Amino acid sequence: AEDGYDLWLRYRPLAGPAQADAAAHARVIVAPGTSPTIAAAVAELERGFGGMTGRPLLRAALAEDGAIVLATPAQARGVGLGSASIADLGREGFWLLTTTANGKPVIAILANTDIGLLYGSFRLLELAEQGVSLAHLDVRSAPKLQLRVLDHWDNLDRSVERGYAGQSIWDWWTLPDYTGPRYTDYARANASIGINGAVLNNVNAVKESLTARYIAKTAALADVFRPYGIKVYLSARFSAPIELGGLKTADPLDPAVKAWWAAKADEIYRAIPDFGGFLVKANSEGQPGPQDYHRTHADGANVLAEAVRPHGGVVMYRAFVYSEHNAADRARQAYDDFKPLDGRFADNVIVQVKNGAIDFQPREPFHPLFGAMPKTPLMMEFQIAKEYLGQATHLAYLGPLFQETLESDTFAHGAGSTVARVLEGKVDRYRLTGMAGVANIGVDRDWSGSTFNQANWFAFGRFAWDPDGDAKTIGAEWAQMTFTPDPRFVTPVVAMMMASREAVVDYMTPLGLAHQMATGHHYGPGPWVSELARPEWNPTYYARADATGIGFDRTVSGSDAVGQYAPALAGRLADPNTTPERDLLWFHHVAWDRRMASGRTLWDELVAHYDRGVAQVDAMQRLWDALAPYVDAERFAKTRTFLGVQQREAMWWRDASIAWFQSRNQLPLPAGSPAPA
Ligand code: GCW
Repeated sequence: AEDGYDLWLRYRPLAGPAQADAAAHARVIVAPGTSPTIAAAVAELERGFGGMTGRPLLRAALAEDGAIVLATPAQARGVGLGSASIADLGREGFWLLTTTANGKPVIAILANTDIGLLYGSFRLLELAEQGVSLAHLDVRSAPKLQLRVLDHWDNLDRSVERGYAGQSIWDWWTLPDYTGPRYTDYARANASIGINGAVLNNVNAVKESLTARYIAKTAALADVFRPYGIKVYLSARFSAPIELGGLKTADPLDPAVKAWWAAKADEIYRAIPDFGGFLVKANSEGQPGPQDYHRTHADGANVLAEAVRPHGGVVMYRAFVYSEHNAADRARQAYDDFKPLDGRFADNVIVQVKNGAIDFQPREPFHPLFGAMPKTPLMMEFQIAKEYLGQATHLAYLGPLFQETLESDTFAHGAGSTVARVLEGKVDRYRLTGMAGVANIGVDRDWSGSTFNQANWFAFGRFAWDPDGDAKTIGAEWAQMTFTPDPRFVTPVVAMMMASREAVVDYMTPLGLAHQMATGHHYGPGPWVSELARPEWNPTYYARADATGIGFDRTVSGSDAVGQYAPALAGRLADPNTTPERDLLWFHHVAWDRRMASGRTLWDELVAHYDRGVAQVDAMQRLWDALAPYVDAERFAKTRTFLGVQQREAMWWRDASIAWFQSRNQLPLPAGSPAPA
């Protein structure tokens, strides 16, 4: 049965002509390398082409007709390939080329390292799965970011913070002894999309992760992942020197604290020589941190950075900080705390910034720190897990969200200073680059809680490889591999995916609204909630709806968070008339009767968006029903059921939100709205 376990690496038999094409080009494997990484690449090619063509692949020492040849430049001549110039592909890039070797037609996979050859092997398999002919390949590809990392918010008891796909896949009880096939399958899936790091434990970290017992368990996972080019990282609890080390303080400038971290790093690297480093959440949501000792975040990051530097490790230090002391506008705090520290971080620190200044909402303007830290490398943190977008059940393809953020122009050094270019280190020269995604993975058979949530894991990998990527192309590749390359399926399903995230924005938080979710679990509407102790946890804090208007004034008359953007952009965002309507209520408190571009009043426009969101989900249901002939029964039925849940809940969101805002403004529903009066 199709339970989704195989993700996009299904390798089912190809349709007639595609199968003949693949069979002709994938008869034999020639791979002079002998590393575990080459073994993994060969095993994958055997499994993949074996499945797709129905014929086992043979091994050969020399190129022959229909060979797939895996070679580094040093190996190329020996297997009959000419010399290849691929220095520009770096350590992880690859070149797929249909060519000849020893006069025989072959597909060459060329790369400077074995990891590059593995990535190239996966890409070749993906092209075949997508139904692309292998007759004229010429694909050169290299990642634009160095650190392409999944952040697991997995606790040691196997619960997953904001996880909606079952328990953690890390079975800490049976580690380090038992490392079952699921860990390898996890590594295969990640390597197939170029992910090269995994932070195993929750950023809300506990001290136990750094004990000898857990270091041994982490080392066992690192051993499984290593052939696939994946490094392990750990979230570090800032107060561990006290809790594990028995010290009186965790003050980052205290010599005993420095020595403790250095010794801890040495201990970890003895077990895991290629350990990636630490991820740190400090002084945020009650976590300990350097500010407890009146030190800065730079001091906090640097003590850990010093500890891992001799081993080549890095520290990913999160800028997701907010506290009750800065409640006037939570959106301001990261910038206020970090901007003055630019240039004060050690050279192996990279600051990890969420895509927006609040928290993984269905839509947020890009975080004002991007472009504002010329001397400090910044990496992106996206959330794949959809904490605020309907979690496992609602279908929301995040490709458009990722792309929208990445192509946003920071205007840091004039027009064209996009967030993607900031991350790539092209706006300011960054020595470290990266992107992290909060994983949506658990022990569910389909890994991600729903088939379509798998697309978000896939899209994250693709965007981490190339932040200038295209969500629609990526969505199509995923759909082709996950279901079928048949365009009668792919074209409509990609259209559905591309519209799905905007539908969520429309029925949850249109026109720049944010954080209207019910408190705690963040599932379902709660715009009326106002009684929580910390003001910035209340939905009413964000929408600020009253009798006259709605929205959060972030201009000079309000919190002036607008002033955190580059002047060219800030000038536009300061004026509601030049602010994109999709972000209007994020930046401005405006009157209910304000005229919108459509000619409608703001209130009527708001209601129209809620209605549009519901209508879009209706359309998704109809579209999916028509695709039954192309999908296996099990995955079809699960998606269909979930769309039913989403349809019901989109109406719940619309009706609850409209009713609440009506209780503020006393306005009637616009004529023709299908929402219940
Ligand atoms: O969005 C909030 C989540 C918390 C999470 C926090 C963070 C790990 O609701 O569950 O804690 O963000 O990113 O640190």
